[in-house]
Amino acid sequence: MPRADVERAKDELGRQGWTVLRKAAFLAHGRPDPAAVLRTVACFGRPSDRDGGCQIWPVAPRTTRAEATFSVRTGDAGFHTDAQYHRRPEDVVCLFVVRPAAEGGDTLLLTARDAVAALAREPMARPVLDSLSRPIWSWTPPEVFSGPGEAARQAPVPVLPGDGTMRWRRDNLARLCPPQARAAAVLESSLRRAPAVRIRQRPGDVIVIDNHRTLHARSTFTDLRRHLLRVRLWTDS
Ligand SMILES: O=C(O)CCC(=O)C(=O)O
Ligand SMILES: [Fe+2]
Repeated sequence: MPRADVERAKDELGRQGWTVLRKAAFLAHGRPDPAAVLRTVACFGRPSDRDGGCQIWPVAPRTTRAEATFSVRTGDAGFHTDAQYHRRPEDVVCLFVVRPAAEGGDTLLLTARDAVAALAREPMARPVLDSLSRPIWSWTPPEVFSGPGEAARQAPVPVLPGDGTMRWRRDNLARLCPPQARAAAVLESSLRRAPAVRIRQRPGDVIVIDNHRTLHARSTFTDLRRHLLRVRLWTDS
């Protein structure tokens, strides 16, 4: 990638919490070139291989089971941050679009700031914000990643620690007491109403997301040929 484009993308990622590279050169005759993928991500950080033991993880449907994790099934994915079940989630998530779904499968992006603003407009906002800011939340790793080493439970953390960051994923929350379940439901419904950015994917797109400051989601799809690659990154900041 030309240096000026890298600088522009990094600047936008810093200011806005996400950026999209169009027509990135990681496809050769429609097939992804892993070396080119790794060269692209190197502009933004160091790839993590912590979950699944590989740096480049395929996001391609193998099942329609609703309980399966997002990367292996069709259908929609609610707003979330990645690796929320780890003590320290990776800093950046990159989604490389190899082949978009024939219909749907769009990426939706929502900054933590806009998510909190949407939540603040809910009638029961105060107790919900209070609950989300307490260190009482934990998540279970998806079964595709839960090897023997993952059995240890995460120490509970806040969803909103108060520093502009957020960690969230509805479907694998662990141990919810009734007030927490209510708070989770209010947050989820406010996320559905919040003003998100919609990215219609094209082959060659790279969607680069600040995993602490921006939630991502995807609209529903059924096309079994949809194919993305996901790389999570550590940055030095
Ligand atoms: O399929 C997508 O567009 C995103 C998948 C995703 O967010 C994930 O696997 O964590
Ligand atoms: Fe994700």
